[in-house]
Amino acid sequence: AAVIHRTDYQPPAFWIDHVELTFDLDPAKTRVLNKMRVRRNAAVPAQPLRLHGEDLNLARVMVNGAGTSFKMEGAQLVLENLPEGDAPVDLEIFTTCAPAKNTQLMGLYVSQGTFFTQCEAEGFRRITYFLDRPDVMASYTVTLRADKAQYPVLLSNGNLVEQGELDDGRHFAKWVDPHKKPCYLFALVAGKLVAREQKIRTRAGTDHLLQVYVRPGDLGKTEHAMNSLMASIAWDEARFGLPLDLERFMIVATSDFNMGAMENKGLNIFNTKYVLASEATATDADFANIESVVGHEYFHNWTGNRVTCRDWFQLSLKEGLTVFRDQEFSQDLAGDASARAVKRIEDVRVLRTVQFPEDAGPMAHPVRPDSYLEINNFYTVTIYEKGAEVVRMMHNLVGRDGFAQGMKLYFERHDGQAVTCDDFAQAIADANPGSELAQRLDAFKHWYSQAGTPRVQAHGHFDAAARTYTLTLRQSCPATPGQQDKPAFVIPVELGLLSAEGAALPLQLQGEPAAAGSSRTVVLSEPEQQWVFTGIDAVPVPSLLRGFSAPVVLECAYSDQDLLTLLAHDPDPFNRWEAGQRLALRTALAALDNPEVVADAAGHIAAPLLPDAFVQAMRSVLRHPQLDAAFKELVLTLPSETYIAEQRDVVDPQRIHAVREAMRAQLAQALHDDWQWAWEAHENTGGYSPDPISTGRRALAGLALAMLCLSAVRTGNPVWPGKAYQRFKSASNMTDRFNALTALVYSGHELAQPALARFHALFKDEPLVIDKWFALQAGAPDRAGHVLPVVRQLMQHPDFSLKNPNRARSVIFSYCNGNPGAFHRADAGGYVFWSDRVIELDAINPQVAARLARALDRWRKLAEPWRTAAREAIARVAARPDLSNDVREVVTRALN
Ligand code: DPP
Ligand code: ZN
Repeated sequence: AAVIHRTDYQPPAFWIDHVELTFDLDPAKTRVLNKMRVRRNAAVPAQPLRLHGEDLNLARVMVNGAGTSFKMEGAQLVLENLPEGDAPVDLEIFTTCAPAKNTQLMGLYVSQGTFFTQCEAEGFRRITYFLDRPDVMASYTVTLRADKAQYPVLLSNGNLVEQGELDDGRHFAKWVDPHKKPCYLFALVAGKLVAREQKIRTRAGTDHLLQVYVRPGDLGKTEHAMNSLMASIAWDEARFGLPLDLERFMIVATSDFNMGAMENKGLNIFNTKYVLASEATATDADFANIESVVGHEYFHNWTGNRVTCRDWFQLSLKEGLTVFRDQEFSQDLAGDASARAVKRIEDVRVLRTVQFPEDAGPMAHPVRPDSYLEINNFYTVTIYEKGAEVVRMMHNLVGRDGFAQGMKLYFERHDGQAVTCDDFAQAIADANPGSELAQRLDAFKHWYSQAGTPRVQAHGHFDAAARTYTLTLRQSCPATPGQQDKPAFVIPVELGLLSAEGAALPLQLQGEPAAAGSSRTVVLSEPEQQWVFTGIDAVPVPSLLRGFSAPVVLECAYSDQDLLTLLAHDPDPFNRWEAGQRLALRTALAALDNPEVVADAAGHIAAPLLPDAFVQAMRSVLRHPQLDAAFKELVLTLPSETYIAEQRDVVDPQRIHAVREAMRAQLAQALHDDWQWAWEAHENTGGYSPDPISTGRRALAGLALAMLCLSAVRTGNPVWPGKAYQRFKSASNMTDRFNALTALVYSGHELAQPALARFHALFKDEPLVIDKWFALQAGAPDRAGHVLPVVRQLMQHPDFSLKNPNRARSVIFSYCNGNPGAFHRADAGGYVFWSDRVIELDAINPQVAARLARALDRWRKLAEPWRTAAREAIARVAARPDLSNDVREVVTRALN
């Protein structure tokens, strides 16, 4: 296998205009007849036709109805003697494949007796020989034939034009997709499914049929997904003028799926995790995720499907843009400014705890990468979440209306085409001539080409005599693989100034006639720039990077008092939250560096670490009469161990765990009465509804209960664990029930065991709930190394299966990727476990294995003995001769 480079892009030598596929579906041996009409691309020199294929049995190739000679070059089928000239050629290829043996879940596979496909990025070549690249777009006619009793439902993209009976109890269905599409958007489904249906008439007056297909027992859990789909359709029409272009839009759920969901044209296929919800089985977070993933896939219908990617290096063209759109959708649905800010904080938290480390590690890559060995490895938080931040910066630079104009121009220019990230940025800029974006477009596009998280250092200088405040911003970006020195980024910094008492100050730049509001955006585009604010009477507190206006690390020498002022008064909720996080981080880092802070044999640090002022500030937030519960819960949650680790050059994961746990315990005890108040004031949310207000109340009550159980375990008082157990038993919704269970498990109370057993018995027939049960135990805070033996036991549980990605993730990923304090054991047991699982999984499902392989990305930062042990574990994986490209690429990069 060879590394593929972006700059090697060549247009295809042939086009495929139309494809007619006929499937005889059989789990052991499915027969695929592929009739396609191909023609030479006159724009490139004549070449043989090279078709991609993988794991196929080739039976026959015909050209214009006659046999032909062909050869195989590796996995490619090469036709050298196609007729000259530009007349279309009819090609017929007959192959078979074995869906039941397909454990990779790429191409055509079987899940619980139902056929599904996954073709993005390069799975279509596992179904038939094809030009498996996104810039080849064809119209499709698909005929499915299968046993009628076992596969009563036969689905593919587009519209159902014919169906009927065949001999031997078989039947068929014929689908025609009127839209040309790249083959990665092809899909078929066949099995015993039932659908929730909804007819809608859009604003434009067109009628559509919406369907959500699931297994028969799951129909009662589809209402929220359907509501989310209808909300998505209405939102895209209202905000961007983008209507539904299909008569029929289908969502189908499967429990065996590598990713979250897939936007196949008109036939989205989803992981059940992002479809099925009832108040008894799904948490508030599940409800929110379903809304956002249903939205995401639906929004792809325009951003991804109508306009697609020229090549896979442009993946963020559709993913970054579509994540931005789903984030905005969720914010618009959430409602008021506070609920929007909560969503923004949650999104930024993901970016900083997952994407920032990626951008600083061996897999760092630009939003538009330059090379890859395996494209599946590049479905990353950089492509998705950082890509969304890049789109968000454009949106903010041109304004909401300007961005809508830019989208309009993008579709006017490129509907039906396969294009690049440059084309998108150009459209947004061209629709907004004179904007900051248009003026600096070339420099702005460094966000696409340069990896790494930029750092912005802020320095303020107050001149009492001149009544000015001079803000200096300086930017730099650490080296990343293959990129040493990087030209300056264009960094929009939204800011405000507060007085020491917390009043918002008017912002007037030197030379301006009057103040322009109390919040504004300055654009840092040089290595260093200054802004002079006038009419300032005392040293102000700067509130910088409001709303997280750019994906950078902001360094500013705030005093504790500055941060307390921001925490108490910043009108920008994001920075208000951020001030609390900075204060907590500061305490954590000081404790890490303080040799007098020592843990006992059990890993406990007894000394109080948090200063009184911080505890008081947390109390004020918790008891604040105006702030929303959801926001309070975010403020009262300490930065994660992963985020703390990222601030350090050398990481002792055990010490970080001990310090954070000590801070949590201190907050639990010092605010005991306040937590009790918070629980009592928020625990009753009435009838279940997943709206932002009740969700926030349940989140805060859940945190309060966890804190009360934590301090009860320390003091030996049984009251709160007893209350948690009662709540666990009597809760009427999964959020409350699971929060109570989590409080018991995380605090290590003995009631956790009977609660876990009862939970399993209650939900043994609900796979998604059993996933939670596994994940909770594998992700629990470690006490003297107890988690690894638990994880090994869980893998022996009859409900465990390595083949089901959700289940594998619930146990193995929750431990290796989600539980640093338990995973980084001084005896290297976690790493040995990890390498065994990567190797085992790689033989089954390389895509999932490669995700797991990323768990040790940051090994170079580890202190000894972890560093050496981690390197050995990675080397052990890398030494296997039979690795997939997926895992090979990850471990090779990690070691180099
Ligand atoms: N394109 C999918 C998504 O992100 C992932 N395969 O929606
Ligand atoms: Zn997507």
